[in-house]
Amino acid sequence: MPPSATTRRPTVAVIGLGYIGLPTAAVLASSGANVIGVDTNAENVKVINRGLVPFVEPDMATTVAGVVSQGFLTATTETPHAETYIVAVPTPFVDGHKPDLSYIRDAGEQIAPLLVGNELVVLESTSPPGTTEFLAETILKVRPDLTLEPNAPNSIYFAHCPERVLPGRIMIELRTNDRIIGTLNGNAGERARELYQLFCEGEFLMTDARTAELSKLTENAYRDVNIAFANELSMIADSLDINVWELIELANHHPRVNILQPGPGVGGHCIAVDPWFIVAASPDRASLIKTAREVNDAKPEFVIDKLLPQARRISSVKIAALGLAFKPNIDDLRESPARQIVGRLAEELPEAEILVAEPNIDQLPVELQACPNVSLSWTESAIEHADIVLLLVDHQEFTQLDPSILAQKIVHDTRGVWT
Ligand code: SAJ
Repeated sequence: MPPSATTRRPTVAVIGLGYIGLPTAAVLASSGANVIGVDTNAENVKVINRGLVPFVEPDMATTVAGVVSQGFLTATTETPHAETYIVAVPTPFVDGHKPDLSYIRDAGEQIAPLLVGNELVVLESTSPPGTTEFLAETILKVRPDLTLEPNAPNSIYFAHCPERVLPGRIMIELRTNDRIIGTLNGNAGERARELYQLFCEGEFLMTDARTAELSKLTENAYRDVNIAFANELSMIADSLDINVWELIELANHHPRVNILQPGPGVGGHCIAVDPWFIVAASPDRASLIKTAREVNDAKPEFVIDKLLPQARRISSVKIAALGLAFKPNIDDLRESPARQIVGRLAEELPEAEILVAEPNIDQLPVELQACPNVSLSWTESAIEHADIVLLLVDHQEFTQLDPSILAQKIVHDTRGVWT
């Protein structure tokens, strides 16, 4: 609940103004906090300070514009002092699918010199078990004069509060999802709950930091395993000449069966990444989780292998590739299987013309700009000129198309929109 006119607005620094940090900063600022957003990307900082947004997320632009104009959210490249820090930096993986905690270390090293005692540091980034402890250790290494022992004048408090919002619904889910809060020391969890209660109407589930870390990874691994089941089924059904969409629809009539939807692969910076952190944490035990990752990672190749022989039979073939984002109705291309497929097709078919329709972007990513046989096109025009139509993302613009536009075309529908 936002504080009343007489209540003091807490000062919060949100480190990392990406897909999670920026909407969280904006919602906090609109719910009673003074928020300073910190990012290393000076261009994005400028954009935000003008009240604009550097990426598309439904309803976020209005909130950001409002809180920036009221002075409740400012962005900067310099980490300031604050009572509370929320760390929302990337946690990618490096070679061998091992977690890369360097952004978290950098954030810790920037925060450490500013601390005076009694600050709360909340780690939001999706993290392998033990990362909240790692952040605390990083800070204490720089500042051995501080302590994790609670209730001393030089105590610093740490909690993990993993984000669980769905891209495309972030502004709603930030307010409505339940939140897991894991305490590392003292009353850090209680303090974090108090802050998040400013905007979150969901239930607060209190635990320790390591369980909170693994619970977030578990949620995404659960979804990955279920999508892998659907993707494996799609490849089995194809080999048996069975329509997988009908198959799943029939099976889902069973009261205890709820199979997800197959697609061209699993993208985004969450589900395609997080399960590897479980594999890295327990390599001998995580066999199902690892296999699911491998099944989903193999799906783009399957799509390419189905299309190539047909494309090679047509001279100067034109392919309309519909969608580049990793999922519908957003502009996020991170780890997108569609983007991977288009890149590989461009390489495999140098004589082909690949017309990419992606209504949520206005220029191709750099690696595709470098392909002379790939260009960005309007949807209808791409389809009209194409021999083969490859649907990769079920954006609203595509699902609303009149299917008669596809007559005479070879159609590869990886999302089951027209089948
Ligand atoms: N996908 C399928 N078939 C499906 C569902 C999804 O192929 O039936 C694909 C999508 O096309 C996409 C990928 O999976 O490429 C992931 O999409 P998603 O919508 O399942 O999930 P994300 O990555 O957008 O968000 C997930 C969410 N986690 C869960 O649902 C357990 C979200 O709640 C998390 O906050 C987010 O990861 C995160 O940041 O970790």
